Amino acid sequence: MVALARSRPLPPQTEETSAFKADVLAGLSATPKRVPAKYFYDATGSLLFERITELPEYYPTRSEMGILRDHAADITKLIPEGAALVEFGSGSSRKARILLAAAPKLAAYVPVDICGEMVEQEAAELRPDFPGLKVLPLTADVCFPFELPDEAKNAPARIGFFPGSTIGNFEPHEACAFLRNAGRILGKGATLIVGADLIKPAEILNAAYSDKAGITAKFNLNLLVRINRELRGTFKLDTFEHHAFYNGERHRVEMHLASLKRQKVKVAGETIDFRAGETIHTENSYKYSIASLGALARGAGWQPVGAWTDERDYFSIQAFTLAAGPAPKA
Ligand code: AVI
Repeated sequence: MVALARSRPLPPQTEETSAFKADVLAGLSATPKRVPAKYFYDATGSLLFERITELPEYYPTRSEMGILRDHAADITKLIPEGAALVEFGSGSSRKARILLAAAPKLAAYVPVDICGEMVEQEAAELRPDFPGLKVLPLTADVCFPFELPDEAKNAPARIGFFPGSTIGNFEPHEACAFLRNAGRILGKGATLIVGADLIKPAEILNAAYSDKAGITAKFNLNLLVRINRELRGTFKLDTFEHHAFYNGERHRVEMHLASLKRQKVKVAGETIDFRAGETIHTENSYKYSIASLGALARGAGWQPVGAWTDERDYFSIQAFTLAAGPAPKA
């Protein structure tokens, strides 16, 4: 088994696969063990996440779409004539479509995503539906500085859009850094519209991340499938179990993969030891209140100007404007 694994060559090394290898090996050598959540999203992981958004227990996507639909007229009051909408991590642009339809005064839409192929394809699909709008796709990692296209830079205002509660998958200091970076990219007079999941009773959160159909478990375990495929891993999937629970002290849902027994696993030629019950921490999904996200945003130079929630107060759309003066330093 081990000899077979050793003779199996690694797939061709790109910058992406070597970062994956370095992060996985560093994370699995750390105590407690961890792997960054961004590695969930290979082709299978992205499809599984789409299925999660349709699960009866997973309320965030439905709640956010509902808020955007119900309050679009109010939210788009924040958008001046001729402004550019810049979506951070646009994916399918499904949520932006609601704002675009409610704000014909928008002159440009800049979907930004790390996946260039997807962002170009979504842009091509949007153009016929919004013929008066300049759709200017951009391939970039939204956590780092990038230049906006001239049409957006020269627009009378820029409106950032960061839906999906992706902000919750950042550690609070990373969320603060993201907000500061977004402020620098969008510039003076900008507005930022953020979707954030709200703090709520543990049983609702636990159900949302441990669904009965086991799709979230598959999504979590797919990380091991990816490590096996891309890094010559020898993880046996039936010896690991999906764990998800709300950590009320830290206001976050934690996802882990727990080893059901004492075992050794090989990854890219390295041996990783697991104790029985030891876990790999694979994701945090932070939950906010209107006040706690507001405080975080203020620390990054943003002023809260509006917040909308669904009728159950499960999810929020929160809006901020850039406070005058340079963004505070990290
Ligand atoms: C993408 N992100 C906002 C999801 C969340 O709820 O934190 C990822 C997810 N993990 C498990 N289920 C969904």
